[in-house]
Amino acid sequence: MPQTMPQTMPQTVAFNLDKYLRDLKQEVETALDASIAIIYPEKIYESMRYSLMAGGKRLRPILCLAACELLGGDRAAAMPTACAMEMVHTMSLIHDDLPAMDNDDFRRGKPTNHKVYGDDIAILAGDALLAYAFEFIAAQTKNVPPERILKAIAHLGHAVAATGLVGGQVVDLECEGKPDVTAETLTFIHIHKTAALLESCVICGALLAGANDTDIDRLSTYANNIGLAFQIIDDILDITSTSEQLGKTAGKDLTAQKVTYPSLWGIEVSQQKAQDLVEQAKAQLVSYGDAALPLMALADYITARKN
Ligand code: GRG
Repeated sequence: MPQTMPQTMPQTVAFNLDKYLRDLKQEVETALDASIAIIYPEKIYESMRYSLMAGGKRLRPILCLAACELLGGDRAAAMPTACAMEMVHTMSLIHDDLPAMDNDDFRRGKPTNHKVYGDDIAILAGDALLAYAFEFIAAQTKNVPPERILKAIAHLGHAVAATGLVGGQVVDLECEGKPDVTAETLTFIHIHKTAALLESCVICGALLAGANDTDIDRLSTYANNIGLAFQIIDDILDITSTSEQLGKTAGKDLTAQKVTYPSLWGIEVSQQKAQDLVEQAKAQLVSYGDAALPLMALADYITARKN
């Protein structure tokens, strides 16, 4: 008798992350391109578009869309918030690159905003993108109950204010030139400077889809873990990659003798800690089944990425 295949094969659902990232990145690029027209006074809109449309991985909007879809939400419902996340991220990069902060000449493979438009316009482009991000969520989100939109706006405000990005950046600036920064302080900086916005992307996407408290708890742990892992990998790439690969000046942390995760723990231990954080992040999503495949794959991408 011929050997027959068992009726129930173990199911392994393949998820094509490359295609997922490519498709969503394209959708986000199209929505971002449509979000800002160049009108009078042209210079400020050109400066905003220069940085917003300069490329980048678009990881934050993609996380926002993926979290909304995880809970059965419509991708279109989260697109304005996803775009707003990229506007906030872009403004934080513009301000971070200013001479008064990190003083960087290159970002996303191009001269930084202030190198092209001057410090004054770069500051204003950042301010304008930040304000427009909130307007964009409020005015452009369709077919979502207003109380969910309100919760998302409040969450994003908390993530970028002194309670989030700004607070993290202040402690980072205070630590400049200090050789005795502890792992605890470093973690404070990165939870606020890097993880807070990634968390807000995930949570706002989930809120728009009607997340409950359990969803929020799980997704918040997921996002903070991948946020910290993201920064650990960022610190490693600063050492191991070239400026061409990163699209920004590589090796800056070493030159500035900045305390980073690899300077405290070494590259191998840092890599392992990032991997552990990603595994803990993914464990939060198990109960969602196959619906969580995109967010699971995105967590793996955090440690696998090369730029
Ligand atoms: C938010 C009001 C407000 C002010 C900004 C300057 C500042 C306060 C905060 C600094 C935030 C910052 C630059 C954090 C670093 C985050 C980080 C690791 C950025 C790199 O992100 P990628 O690799 O970049 O996702 P791409 O270019 O791919 O988008």
